[in-house]
This record gives sequence, C-alpha cells and structure tokens, in this order.
Amino acid sequence: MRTFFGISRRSFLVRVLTFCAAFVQGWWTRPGAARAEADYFTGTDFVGKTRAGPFKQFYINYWKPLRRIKAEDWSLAVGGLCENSQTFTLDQLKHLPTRTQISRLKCVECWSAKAEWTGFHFSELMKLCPPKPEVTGVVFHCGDVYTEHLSLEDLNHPRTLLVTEMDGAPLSDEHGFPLRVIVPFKYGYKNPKAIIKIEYVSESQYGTWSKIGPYSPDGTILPGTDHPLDFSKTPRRIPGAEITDY
Ligand SMILES: Nc1nc2c(c(=O)[nH]1)N[C@H]1C(S)=C(S)[C@@H](COP(=O)(O)O)O[C@H]1N2
Ligand SMILES: [Mo]
Repeated sequence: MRTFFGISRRSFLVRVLTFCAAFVQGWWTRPGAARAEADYFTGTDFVGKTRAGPFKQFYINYWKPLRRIKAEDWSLAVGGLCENSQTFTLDQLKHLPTRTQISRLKCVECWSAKAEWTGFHFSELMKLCPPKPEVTGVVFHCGDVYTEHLSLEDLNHPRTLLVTEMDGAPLSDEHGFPLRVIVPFKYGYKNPKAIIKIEYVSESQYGTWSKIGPYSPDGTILPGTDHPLDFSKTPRRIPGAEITDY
C-alpha cells in the first residue's frame, strides 16, 4: 500500500481534509477578527483609540485605554465649589428632562462625523447641585484620567448637552458610556467622554490635550478645512463655530 509519512493514502487524505475543514470553520467563527477587521480592543475589558472596522465612519479617541465602565458600578460625583456634593446613578440622570439633537463632532486632527445625541442640559444638573457664586466653570474627570474644563457660559449654551445616547442607543464604551459632553461649536477634545466626576471651579484650567499639544484651552472651532468621514473625507471649507452646512 502507498504510504505518506508512514500512514495510508486514504487516512492521509482524510487528515488533510479534516485539517482544511477545521481551518475554514475556525476562520469564519473567529469572533469578529480579521473578517470584520475588528479593532485591537474587541473582546477585551478595555477600549482605546481606534479607527478600524465600524469606527472607520466615526473614529474613536481615548487618551489612555479605558477599562470598560459597568452601569451598576458607576455613579457621577458632582462636587468642588458647591454647598452639597452629590452623587447620581445613571438611572437618576436618565429621569432628567431629555433633548435630542443632531450635530457634527469635529476633531482638530481634521476629521468630523455626525450623529444624533440625546441627553440633558447642564442647567438641570445645576438645579440639583447649585454652584457657589464664585464658580465660573467645571472640570470633567474621565475614566481614562482625561480631564477637560468648560466654562459655565459654554455649558449653558442651548446646543451643549450631557449625553447618554447616540443614534437612539445607549452610548457605546467607545463613544463614552455612560455619560459624555457634546459641545458642537468646540473641537472634539472639549467633548469629554466616560465622565466620572464633575468639579465646580472658579478658575479656568488646561485640559489633557491643551497641556500636551498646541491646542487652545478655549477650543472653539476655527475657520479652515474639514475632512468629513461621511463624505469620504472630501475637503470642505468651514467658517468656524458649529458646522451646520452638512
Ligand atoms: N475621556 C476622554 N474623552 C475624550 C477624549 C479622550 O481622550 N478621553 N478625546 C477627545 C477627542 S480629542 C475627540 S476628537 C473626541 C472623539 O470622540 P469619539 O471618540 O466619540 O469620536 O473625544 C474627546 N473626548
Ligand atoms: Mo480630537
């Protein structure tokens, strides 16, 4: 009988076929890998900066990998310069009057993307936890040790929202579950995600990116060129402030 590597031809063929079948099956059942071009963080306890797979249409920026936040372990601390520091559960925040708006998020790295955001206005939180008279703004502290400052004036702007939902679903970990800020007239870095603490302050502070890079602490969108991901990054001139033309 003909043998290959000391085994019969038939049994050799069976082994080769079994191996091929297992390989093909393994390929198709890999959890989102290769086929769906998953990002580095898929299937891990962390999320971080990614532009792969579904995030090609809306990039994800995280300063440091963030350990995914579980709703039941999370509460929002509101403190600093106020009479009574308080904490809120996600459920409590979801009972505040909500608003929904469509707005574009524009990063200083040039790209932008649009979504529908649902959340509450900062004035609702101020009613529950009033700041002291000397307060001029807040510092947001995030789960990835990111911080960002916004003035009370910017927070009380009608287009600024504290957001819990994106495109009709709870925020994903990537986009800042369970709570983020959306300030459409400021660059992305002024839109902190995965917020864990809100601190009332009386002096403006540099946020994480303004400390590291040449980014203004104010962060208002300047006139220039935008490369929207939903328009194949085709350059568009923008006049500055919120992008409302497309
Ligand atoms: N906690 C946290 N929030 C953050 C950042 C970050 O690094 N950490 N990056 C900011 C920047 S630079 C941008 S452009 C936007 C991007 O939002 P997205 O990841 O939902 O697209 O998030 C902002 N919020
Ligand atoms: Mo950004």
